[in-house]
Amino acid sequence: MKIYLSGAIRGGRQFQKTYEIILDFLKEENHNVLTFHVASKNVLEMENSLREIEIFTQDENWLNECDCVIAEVSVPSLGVGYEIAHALCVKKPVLAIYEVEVTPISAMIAGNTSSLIEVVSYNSHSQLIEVLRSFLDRIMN
Ligand code: 6IA
Repeated sequence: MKIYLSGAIRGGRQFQKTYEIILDFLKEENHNVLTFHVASKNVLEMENSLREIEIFTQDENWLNECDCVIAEVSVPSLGVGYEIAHALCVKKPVLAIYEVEVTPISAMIAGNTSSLIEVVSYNSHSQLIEVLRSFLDRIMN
């Protein structure tokens, strides 16, 4: 499947290692992750190579063409919130996941009533993988 991985960039890179774990798992399962740069250690340094309008246009095209969105929402991010809203508008299934210890996530995500979004917390590496696996199993079947 074509997967749009969404995670904070300018919002803060505290969860970069988690994005990497998610990306590695999705690649191992042979999915095509359109936004692999989200997990890159150097994404902020690489940012100057693209103009903001190019980033926006490319990401919007990817959101329109993906099969689903996996958003790690532990770090509040305007971009991630925007991407979730866009994905729901174009009827894509969204998994929003967050580390259970983080301060309460936005009510616009936690309280979202769309049938297309699942909001799930995890408290360990193995639980994170389990949550990803069960979401993917559900939307592929
Ligand atoms: O507001 P934030 O920067 O935290 O928003 C993060 C979200 O916006 C991510 O899920 C990305 O999909 C998207 N995003 C933000 N900056 C970029 C970006 N910069 N490239 C692609 N998507 C982005 C340039 C990086 C580069 C490797 C040239």
